Amino acid sequence: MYRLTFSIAFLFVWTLCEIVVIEKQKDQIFIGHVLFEVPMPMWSICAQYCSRVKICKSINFIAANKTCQINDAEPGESKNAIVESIGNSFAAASTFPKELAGQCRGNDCKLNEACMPRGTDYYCVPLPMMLSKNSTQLRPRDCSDLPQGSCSGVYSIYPSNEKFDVYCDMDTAGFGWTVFQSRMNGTVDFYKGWKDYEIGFGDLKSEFWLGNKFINILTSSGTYNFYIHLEDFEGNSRYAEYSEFSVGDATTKYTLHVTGYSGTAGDSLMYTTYNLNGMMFSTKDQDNDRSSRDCALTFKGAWWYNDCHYSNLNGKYLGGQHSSNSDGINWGTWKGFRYSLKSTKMMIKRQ
Ligand SMILES: [Ca+2]
Repeated sequence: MYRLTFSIAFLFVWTLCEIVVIEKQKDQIFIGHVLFEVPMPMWSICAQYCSRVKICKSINFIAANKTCQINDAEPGESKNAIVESIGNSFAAASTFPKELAGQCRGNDCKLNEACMPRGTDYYCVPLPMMLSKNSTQLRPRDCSDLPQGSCSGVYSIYPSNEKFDVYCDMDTAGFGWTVFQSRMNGTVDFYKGWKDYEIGFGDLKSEFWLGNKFINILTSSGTYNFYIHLEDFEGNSRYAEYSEFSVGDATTKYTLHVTGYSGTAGDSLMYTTYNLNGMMFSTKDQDNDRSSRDCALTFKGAWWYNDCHYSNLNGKYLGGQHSSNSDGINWGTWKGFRYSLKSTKMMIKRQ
């Protein structure tokens, strides 16, 4: 039996010039969750460092070689992962007072960064770890948190404790874009109902809609830029970029917030009376638009229809020129309403 002793230690926090109390468990360490180690002169400095690193959930301090171990978990139910280790100590980040972080309290450094106080402000520096070995244990909030140099592909992300897979695009418009819509060949049917658009459908490696639920989770965890990439069948491409983008939760019917257009395709999201900003999402089985018509039914899509649209990127895959009106993958300000685009990509990146 090992002793379950607690000791109260006093730590002088220089940045705030006040004394805070933090707890540690003596002669014990928590095993199996060490993300990385850094040399530190004493355990209280290790605790303070942990309070400035978002992924740090607990620490071990190895006294003999003055090493601070950063863990990505707390013991929780797995008390058997706490083992006796004479002379060393363990502390859970959840027990640290918020003042411990100093100026870094509430900072927005990325998961793979540490916050460093500077004067009355702070700055973010990359964590001192070998990415090849430890990066798989990191929990990126979105594609922009992945290590620089990561390739385009499917990755697991962890915004606000939920884990799901997304496609990360590192090629179309620079590093770090999380894709939530992709059309490229018409193999996936996009004329679907509310539930499908809520939870997503398709294949992340080809054509898909990520899901309104997940777009909401992502865009409520930060401020996002929005990039729409469009291609026609003649080899031309255009883009529309928006400085802010978010989608509300289910109670708002996934209301769109978008602003700040720039680009080469023209602004077909906020086009005069067809402005989609502030509109609720509509599908063929749920009419939330501002039209006496049922826009999703009329134009064979699912979108933040107003009365009704100047863009219809979830419309039918009609493969170029079409005789029907406004029911293809249309972007009015570039190709009008009788040309269905070859490929589209809608993606977001944390500011
Ligand atoms: Ca209607």
